[in-house]
Amino acid sequence: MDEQTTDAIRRVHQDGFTILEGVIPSDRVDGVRAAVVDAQLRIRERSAAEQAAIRAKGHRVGVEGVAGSRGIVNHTQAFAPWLAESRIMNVSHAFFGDHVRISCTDCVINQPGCGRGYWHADWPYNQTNASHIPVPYPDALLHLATIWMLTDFTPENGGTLLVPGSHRYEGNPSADNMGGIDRDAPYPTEFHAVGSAGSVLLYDSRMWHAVPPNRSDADRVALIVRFAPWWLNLEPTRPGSPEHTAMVIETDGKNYAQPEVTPQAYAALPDDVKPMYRHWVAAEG
Ligand SMILES: O=C(O)CCC(=O)C(=O)O
Repeated sequence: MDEQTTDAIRRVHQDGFTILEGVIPSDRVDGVRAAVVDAQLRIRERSAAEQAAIRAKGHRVGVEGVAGSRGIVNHTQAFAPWLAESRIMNVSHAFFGDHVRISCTDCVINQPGCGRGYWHADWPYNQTNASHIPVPYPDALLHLATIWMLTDFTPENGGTLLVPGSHRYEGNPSADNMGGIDRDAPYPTEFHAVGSAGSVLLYDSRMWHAVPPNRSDADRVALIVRFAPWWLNLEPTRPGSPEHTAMVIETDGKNYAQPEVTPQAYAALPDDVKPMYRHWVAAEG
């Protein structure tokens, strides 16, 4: 195994995260960002309506001033040539073995003045999701999250807020068992994940993290891509599946959800990326 992969694995084990620089080459990242922003603008209204509907049920979702869209891979594949980048694949395979699957391809645009989000871990550890592993959880990494920096991430524009080492705790502030930690307040050891456009923050989904405020005068643009082992049941995140209906619709809950990949989008993916989406392709017609 090469030195960079060994280092990345050690960091994810020990610190809960690592930052991989230059995943998207610097001379290509502007084009990728333009394609993602353009796709997001085309679907923005529907996303805002979805979020409003979940808030109307009394659930906490999203942050004011953050425009997000689920399943952006259906609307642009501009970033797809780098989804199977060797460092990301090496780390995913080291934790999960072969047959890694992509479980999420969203985008987020944090606009100037956007607020701070609450401390949470990602699905299936986020306790506010209708489908989640209840706390206290065993010490197991089940899902890897990545945040792709399509603009530079800085403390000013809001590099993702992290609590290093928090991935080994038995819970996170989205649960009520964390000894009264205020999920909306700054945490003493928090820090911003920063990097230049084209870098990827890769973290254990248990990691406590929060949407940062954007105090700059420009959008902070990112992709959220998650990698799951073949044995993690993703069905509760598939709208229309029996599990999603039982656990989310019938409980009036909120969940992390991911639209199926259209056959047209799937056909446009590079050959080395297709196997990671194959489980989520919608039926033809
Ligand atoms: O936008 C960010 O930096 C954090 C996003 C986040 O909290 C998440 O993907 O769960």
